[in-house]
Amino acid sequence: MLNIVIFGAPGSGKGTQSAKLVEEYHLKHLSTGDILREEIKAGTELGKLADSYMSKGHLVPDGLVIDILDSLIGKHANAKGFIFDGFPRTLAQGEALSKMLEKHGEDIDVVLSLEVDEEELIDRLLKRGQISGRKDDNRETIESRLKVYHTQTEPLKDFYRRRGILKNIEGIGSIDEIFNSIEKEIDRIEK
Ligand code: B4P
Repeated sequence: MLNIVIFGAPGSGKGTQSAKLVEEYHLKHLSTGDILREEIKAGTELGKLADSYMSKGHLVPDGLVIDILDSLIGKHANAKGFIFDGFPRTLAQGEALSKMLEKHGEDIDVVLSLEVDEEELIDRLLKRGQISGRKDDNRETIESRLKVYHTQTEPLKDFYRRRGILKNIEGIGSIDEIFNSIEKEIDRIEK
């Protein structure tokens, strides 16, 4: 299996690059953001709860997302590998992910951290908000998401750096240029 974590601040291009990774490597894409948005759309109890956090730019509680991921990994145990997009977002989720994969004799091969400055992130998300109407892409919620990213999610970089699997990727440039840098990192681990 090839297990990739695609990491970065909101708006760094995780969803965009994941779509290209799926096309190229045929891995199972698990985006906690997409999964939660589907629950909201379907009006489930989980969706209602998730919406109360997401609309404020806060993280959904660890227990909820960890349970969702655990069951999805089990369900797709025969996949060629996984792209974890937007998960983990806290140290507790990072520890849980390692344990979940361990149960299947697996581990994370690489954590690709898309590096984009704050000004560009805000610009991209405001633009997406205008086009897609995504409720959390407004200035106030974007600021809250960025704060949450720095306090709760960014510490994971050290967690993975210490394990020697963190790779920083320049996240500014054309989508294809960024994908080329990602491919180079993956080729290195596949060899
Ligand atoms: P996500 O859906 O993961 O949303 P995101 O991080 O804001 O955006 P993403 O990273 O996918 O967007 P992308 O950069 O691809 O999460 C939403 C919310 O769900 C969270 O705030 C949280 O509340 C909750 N949640 C999700 N996972 C959770 C977890 N594990 N634990 C707890 N809560 C969780 O794209 C951004 C824009 O940039 C796009 O419009 C794109 O077209 C553009 N773009 C991309 N690459 C570009 C480039 N190279 N140049 C110019 N524009 C580019």
